[in-house]
Amino acid sequence: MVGAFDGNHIVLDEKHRFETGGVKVDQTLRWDVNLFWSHICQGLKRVAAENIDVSSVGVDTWAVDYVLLDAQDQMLGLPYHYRDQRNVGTLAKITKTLSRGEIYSRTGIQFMEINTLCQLFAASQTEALANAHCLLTIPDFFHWKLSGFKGIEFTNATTTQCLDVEQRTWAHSMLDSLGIPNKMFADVYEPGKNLGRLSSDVAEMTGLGDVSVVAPASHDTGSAVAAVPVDAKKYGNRWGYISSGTWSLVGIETLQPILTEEARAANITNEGGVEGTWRVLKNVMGLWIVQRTKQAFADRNFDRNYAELTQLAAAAANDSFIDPDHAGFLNPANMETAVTDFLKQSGQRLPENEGGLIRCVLESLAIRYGEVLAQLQRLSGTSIEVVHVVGGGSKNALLNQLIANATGILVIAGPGEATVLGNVMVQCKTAGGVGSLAEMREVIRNSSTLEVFEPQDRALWQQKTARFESLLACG
Ligand code: LRH
Repeated sequence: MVGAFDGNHIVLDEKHRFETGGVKVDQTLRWDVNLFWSHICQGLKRVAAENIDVSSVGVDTWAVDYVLLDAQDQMLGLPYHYRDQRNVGTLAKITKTLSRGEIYSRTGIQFMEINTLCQLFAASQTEALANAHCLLTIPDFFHWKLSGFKGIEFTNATTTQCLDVEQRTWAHSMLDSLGIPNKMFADVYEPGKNLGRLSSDVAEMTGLGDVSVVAPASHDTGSAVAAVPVDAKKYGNRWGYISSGTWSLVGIETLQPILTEEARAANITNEGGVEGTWRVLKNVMGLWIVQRTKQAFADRNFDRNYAELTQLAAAAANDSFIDPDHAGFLNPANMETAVTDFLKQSGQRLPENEGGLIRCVLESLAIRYGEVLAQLQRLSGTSIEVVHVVGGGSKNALLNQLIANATGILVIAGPGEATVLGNVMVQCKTAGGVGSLAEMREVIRNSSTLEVFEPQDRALWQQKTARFESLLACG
């Protein structure tokens, strides 16, 4: 993606897009980062071929996963995908040594077995970890490939559950007590840092020439939340967000992490943000459930695109609910079966058709978001007057309306490309083009088409929420 900024508006231009699904290596699930790198280079070559005058390049990706390098900077195998089964059962083992309270007060991070902490624990006796000289998160692996700079950008570092939230450095003693090797963690640095120039071989191979590599919030959610087009003059801190994509990150922005016992019990996460902010949020399983259900439908020859599935869902009735965060939805062989199994096991009516099943998932997500926002309001003492839905999922008007209905809060949807916008605006700030987070958000607000959804049918949605809560205790 190329972002062009004229001082007031930012315009995006997509140059290359590729899928980032996992690959099977023996019985494990990995990321083919070599393939991703060749796609990144393809995109950069295209930019160079069009003679675009590029000021800087920066990378963001999903969180928690990492690459290990040996003493000769060779990759120690393809990195594991966080949905790999090696993580299953790790939390129970970890908490035999350290209590949840001890880990939470140190890291402030939601307990999930996808976290780097659990992944490293699962790998702690492996040869790869014994031989590792450097650990880089996925975006910083690409920053290293681009510039030769090795470090781990702060917003993504927080998601590992290995960082000391107060000190902003690795929690070495905690990792030691869990038997996790940790000398190989690269140093933490702040978003917006200029990492240097494109290394000469990349500059030559892509044709881009002398360009800076500037790290954004390299955690995609960090970039997306930096791009929430909130009008702070109107709403102050009375706003929430849903970064809606494969995952739904439902949260608020604060100036301090919330590390109370209530926050721990609610399994709320504190992820580091740009400009001294914190993303106090909860990971909800998100549209992954719809993505995999779509695939399961296609596998039995009911092949429909997202718009068609959403249309079918809009026309369907529903009074059944799933707990979107149930472990069975993390990586089932068949998502349709996982959803219907969940409904059977909880004694609920099965959807009549495909549209009904998608509607069940979307309504469950919307109600779950409402629960999380209510928890966050209680924990922070703020009252949320508007929820900004950003990311690819914000293009789903049905889901946006369901969110407004379920939460009873005004929804403002867009931009769909929030992550890219946040990434580019942080680079613009480093270049001196904008001065503050509020300014970045103003530029994004002025550059985006936003859609507003007012809550409707509140009485019905209160009944649905009560039913959801009586059936499922999501926590
Ligand atoms: C969203 C995301 C999320 C993480 C998950 C692994 O893409 O970065 O914030 O928890 O991926």
